[in-house]
Amino acid sequence: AHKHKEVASQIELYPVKLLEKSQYFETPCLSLERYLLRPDKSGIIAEIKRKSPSKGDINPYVSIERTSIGYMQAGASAISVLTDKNYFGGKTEDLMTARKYNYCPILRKDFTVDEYQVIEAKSIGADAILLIAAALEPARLKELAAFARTFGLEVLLEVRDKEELDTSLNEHVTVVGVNNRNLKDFVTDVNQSYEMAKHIPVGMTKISESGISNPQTLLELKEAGYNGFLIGETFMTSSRPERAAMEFIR
Ligand code: IGP
Repeated sequence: AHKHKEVASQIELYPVKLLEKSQYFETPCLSLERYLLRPDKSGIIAEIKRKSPSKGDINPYVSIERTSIGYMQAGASAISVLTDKNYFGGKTEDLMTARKYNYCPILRKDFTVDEYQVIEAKSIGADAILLIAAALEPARLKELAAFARTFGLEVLLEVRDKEELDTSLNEHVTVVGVNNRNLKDFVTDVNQSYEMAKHIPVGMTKISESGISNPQTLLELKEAGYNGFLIGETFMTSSRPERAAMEFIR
């Protein structure tokens, strides 16, 4: 209910009619999937998050401009931005800033639960959105995925286990992320990705999310068949996240 209030207040501020005037509706989305598969890139989706429900403040005053440019220079394949204010201390302007300075795909990593957020994502220049199996009924998830595709937005489907994967996968999804973080207790365990690797259908682009803290783990995940690696805290806990990314990737 709280979440809906927040969205409703945004509608008052920016009616859909206004959002639709954004220049980005004239611009095609970049394919997250295609960038992840580029051999000259690391496969890393480098995340910008100021705070999180599990950690509290991580890097509240981070420079989005410097960090996003630095991530790209370090060899990230894409950037992930949290624009949610309540849980992650972000704002839509954060993604707009990253968009302004970078040509790579940008994932808006908010918990997407309604159409307004999808339109908003496109209006601020995102290329992909996140749909979390644990947060949406499969039929509703499919509806939102189809809606996102009408704007050319790619959908990252986030799952924890085989059951979520089997019930939530649909034809609008080409990228599947396994979250190593248990959203109930926030504990991360990369073994979740190793276990899930065999269940994700061949041909899907596979991402391992959360708790990746060293390059060795990334290599092992790659060997297990993962194409993408979503890394937040390992970079963001540094006062200069882009430098942490450079050291990680080189
Ligand atoms: C990044 P980490 O442990 O590297 O900071 O995790 C990312 O996976 C995490 O932020 C995340 C997330 C989410 C954030 C995973 N799923 C859903 C918001 C919403």
